[in-house]
Amino acid sequence: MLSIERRVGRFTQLGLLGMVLLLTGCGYFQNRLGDARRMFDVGVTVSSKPGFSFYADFLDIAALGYAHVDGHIIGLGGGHAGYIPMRQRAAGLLLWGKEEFAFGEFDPQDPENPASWRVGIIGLIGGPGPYGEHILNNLKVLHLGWIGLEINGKFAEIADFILGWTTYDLMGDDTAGKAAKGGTGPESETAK
Ligand SMILES: [Ca+2]
Repeated sequence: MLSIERRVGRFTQLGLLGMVLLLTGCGYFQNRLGDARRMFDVGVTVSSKPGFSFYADFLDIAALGYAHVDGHIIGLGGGHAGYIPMRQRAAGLLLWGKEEFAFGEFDPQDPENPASWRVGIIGLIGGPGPYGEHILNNLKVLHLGWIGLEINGKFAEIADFILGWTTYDLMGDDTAGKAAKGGTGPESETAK
């Protein structure tokens, strides 16, 4: 028979082990959910001022059209869900294109925020190329006046989501649980 002290000690150890497993699991699934939300930008776009977008980007290799809209997306954008501030700036001449797409975290007063990047084979050679979640995007936007549609399959993020189940973080965007291990937490996301 175990003494009461030893039983209490065992219960405490089991309780602590359970808490560690629970917290680790929470971080794991938070990161999988975050990865899942970054795979697509999709929704209805709306703007209070008239804008125009008729633009497509094929995996950063070729881009064609024009986009200039400041508004919101109702749907999923940049890993956020809901009614999200959105900016579309793009011009594509097939083998060369310049893009500036943003959701949520950008300065609406600064037309150069976020910094633009180049796409298309010639654009990629000249650089700067797309970074972070903008890598290997397959994007289509249409916005006429005050309303439009956006759909964007983000293939680097899709690969990150699939590999994420093995805990491999291809895009370096798994922030949940990092603060407790001495990581930089959300700061690492804004620093990208
Ligand atoms: Ca990830």
